[in-house]
Formats: sequence, C-alpha cells, structure tokens
Amino acid sequence: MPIETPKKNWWEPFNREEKIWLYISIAWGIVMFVMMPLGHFWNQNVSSETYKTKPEEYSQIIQKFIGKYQRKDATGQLVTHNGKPGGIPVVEAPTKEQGDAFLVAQAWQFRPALVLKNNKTYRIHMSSLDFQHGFSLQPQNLNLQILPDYSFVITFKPNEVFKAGEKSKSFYLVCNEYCMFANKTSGHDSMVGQIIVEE
Ligand SMILES: [Cu+2]
Repeated sequence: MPIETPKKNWWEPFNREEKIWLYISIAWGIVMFVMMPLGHFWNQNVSSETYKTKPEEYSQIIQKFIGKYQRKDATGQLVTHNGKPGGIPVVEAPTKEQGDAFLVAQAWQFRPALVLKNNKTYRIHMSSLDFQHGFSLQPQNLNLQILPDYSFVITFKPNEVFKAGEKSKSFYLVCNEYCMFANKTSGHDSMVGQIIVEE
C-alpha cells in the first residue's frame, strides 16, 4: 500500500502544541545567541596564540625539551610511561615562569607525558609532525586541534582537588580527529597520551 499523501493543511494556524515548541526554540535560540559573546568575558575561550613552525624544526624542539626535562628516578634512570626504555618519556614540565612546555602529536602517539604541578600555570605548545590530530583532554572534555606547521599554545593551570593520601591524578589525551589506522595494535583508535597532575 502506498504511503498516503498527508492532508494539506499547512496554511491553517498553528495549534497550541506547535506554538509552544516554536516559542521554546525561539527562546533557546536567543539564549545561545547571548551566551556566545558572554563566554568571551567569562574567559571560556582558549587562547589563540599560534606560531609558524615546520615538522623538522618542531621535532628538534621536542627532542631538546625532552632531553632537558625528562624525569629521572632515584637511581638516575630516565622515566618512561611504561617503565621500559622505548616508552613515552615522562617529562616534568617547566612552569610559565621557567619556560615553555612542548607536546607533539604524531601518528599514533602523543609525546611526552607531561607532569604538571597543581595550581601552577603552564604554557604548552602543541604541533603535529604529520597530519591533523586532535587534543581531547579526558575526562575534562577540553577539545583542540593539533595541526602540522603550526605551534598552538595553550596557557593552562590545573586546579585539581586531591583526596586525602592522593598524590597525583592522571588525565588522558585522546586523538579526536580521525588519523587513519595502521594495524591491529596501532592507529587512530589507540592514540592516547597522558598528562599527570601532581600535588
Ligand atoms: Cu591522531
């Protein structure tokens, strides 16, 4: 049986229910329109500080940065995220007063794992060595784009509340811009980085 043609009555006035929904959507539209400029004054916008760079140049900056700030354990061994020599280096980021921190996204990893002190301000540069990646800080839901050829700086101050006995909190970086797959063990879906906030 064919679908019946609806009764042609669009020229008739709205009924009560239609009117209510229409007013709700108009009111919501106005709320959102007002919220956007207000967000600017509430400091809800991420910084727009950007620099031109090149993958080769940024790769060298990252290497130098990791070489200078990678964490060492009590025996002087360099610390990595999984405790193995080839792991992602764990780096004690310098605060804003001490200098800039750097993060790189590359298929399919974020490097290094940054250690931040709670309630200190940091300037974190981020760039990509290949194609577009995403920076999604979980579970805080801060979402940014990481692009090659640009170094994007966020100014960032963790203000975590620690429970008694808790010394650090781990946050995950997830790539939220599809950057292809490689094989069963690495690819966009396994591209996860880490930020550690310490008291
Ligand atoms: Cu990615």
